Amino acid sequence: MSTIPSPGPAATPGAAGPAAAVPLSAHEPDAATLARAAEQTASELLAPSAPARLTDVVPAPQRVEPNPSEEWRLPADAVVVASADPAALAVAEQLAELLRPATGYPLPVSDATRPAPASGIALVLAAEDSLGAEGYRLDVTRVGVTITAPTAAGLFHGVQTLRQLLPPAIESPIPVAERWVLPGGSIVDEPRFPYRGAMLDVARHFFAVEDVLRVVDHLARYKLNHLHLHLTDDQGWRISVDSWPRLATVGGATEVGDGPGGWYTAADYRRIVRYAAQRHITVVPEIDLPGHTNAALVAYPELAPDKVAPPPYTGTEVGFSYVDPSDERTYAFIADVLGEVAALTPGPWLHIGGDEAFKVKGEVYTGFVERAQRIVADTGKTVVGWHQLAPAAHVDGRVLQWWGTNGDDPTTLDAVRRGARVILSPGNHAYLDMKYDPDTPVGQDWAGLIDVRRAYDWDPGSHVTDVPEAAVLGVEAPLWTESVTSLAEIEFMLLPRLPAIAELGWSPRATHDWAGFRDRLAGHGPRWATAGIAFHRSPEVPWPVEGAGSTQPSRPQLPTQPGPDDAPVPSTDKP
Ligand code: TNX
Repeated sequence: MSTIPSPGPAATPGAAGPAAAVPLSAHEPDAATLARAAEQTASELLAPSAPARLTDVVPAPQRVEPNPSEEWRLPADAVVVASADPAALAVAEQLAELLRPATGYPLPVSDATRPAPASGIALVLAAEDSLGAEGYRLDVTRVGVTITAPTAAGLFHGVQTLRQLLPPAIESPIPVAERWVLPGGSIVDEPRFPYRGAMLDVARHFFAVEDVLRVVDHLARYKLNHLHLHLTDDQGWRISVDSWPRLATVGGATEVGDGPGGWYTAADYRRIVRYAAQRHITVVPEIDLPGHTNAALVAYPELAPDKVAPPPYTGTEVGFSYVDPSDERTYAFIADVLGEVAALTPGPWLHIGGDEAFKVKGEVYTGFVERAQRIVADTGKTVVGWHQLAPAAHVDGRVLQWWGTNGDDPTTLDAVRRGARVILSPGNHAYLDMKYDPDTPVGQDWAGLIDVRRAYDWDPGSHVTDVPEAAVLGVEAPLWTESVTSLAEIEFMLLPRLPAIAELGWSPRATHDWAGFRDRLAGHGPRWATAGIAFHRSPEVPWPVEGAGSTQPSRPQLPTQPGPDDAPVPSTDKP
């Protein structure tokens, strides 16, 4: 891989933009000329690199039919043409933005009544009942590429597949000389489960909006469609609420350790929601109740059982705090907060936590949850909560997020029999805050060590005894952040396990095969490395040997993390 000179911002990592937007003086070549030069350099200098295989996609598609007699090379003058529909055109523009930095090609976007691949890549919005709400079809022939889908979400997922069919160098933020070849054949694809998510705990440590947007990018790559934000906990309250302003200004001023904390304004939150929506990802906000509320009690002592403000909490224990379930002001508070958060959230879900409220027991707990569930229903949203909500009465649509470590759970099963659906986040498979191995510099181990195989080898459709697949809405990988303090550490914990959970949510069970997954996943190492992402080089995965082949990037620096001796992470005892 060699870089070609470019005068534009695309030459600066992190400032990648369309080459066509570069201001040019009269003496400098224009973007199209540079692109053609790059193309020529690539064909003259590079040995033909083996194209990615159509069967290498993660998550595994439903149906793949390679056609080895065809392949297509993206030319410098390629055009992205989409159906004349604003949502389809938006996906076309996103595709062009993905491809411009590494190729240096201008890749103009245009619309057509019947988009055809003759000039490059065609995105066709077309009613095809067989593809469902998120499915797509992708065809690569020697003429070009066509992605067909009944929805913009389907087109977007098809674009993520297309991206993986190009060489890893496509992830470069600066132009590289490469033969941009795609393997021929067809893919027909749609997800197994409608809910595929990841959770980011922004309460234990606060993360800037930009960091959250990068996490959204990772979700999008692997066709996840929900981002659950754990917005409140003992250590910090992270969303401003107009009717209770001290929640953010006082409750948001702390985090684990002695960091400054922080919170999202309504505008910040809307920005996250909008950015996610543009990537067909729904934000699920969580306000954790009645426990995990120390930060709220610091801000408003009248919510505390003894009406005395507790000291701010910056440790990592759980289960000690709760809002007063016997005080009407608590329910006024909940109605105000959930009402404002619901109004800021276009998605259908409101998550009310419910976990580890160790001091609110029995009927007091279920009574509290039942009122909170009704308050959610009054906002027009559907309630989601951790599976501790199970004993409370059913309300329409209710979803329990199951984080157990033992699939025999009669209480959750009973709630399912009363109509609840479940999202599967088994602590010992899907918890991305668990360490990979004893040497992982961040993370916990109360649910065990989780390397890639453990994250991958379970079946959401049959994991909780007697809960039928029909009651499973999907899967979610939570990242708790007691010990995770930076975007680099987030990415290190996400990759490579996030694609494993994504595959469980998307791919038909018939494709489940550890050996095959391990090999497909291996091809993503060079992609992350090219994008500058430090991921966990799991010994379970046969990552390509560095330096072999023209597109192998160098190994990224691992995030600078405190060693386990510098920053002991208290291990909490969990069920
Ligand atoms: C359990 S999972 C928790 C969180 C912790 C996490 C650490 C759940 C609903 N509660 O409060 O952050 O373990 O792994």
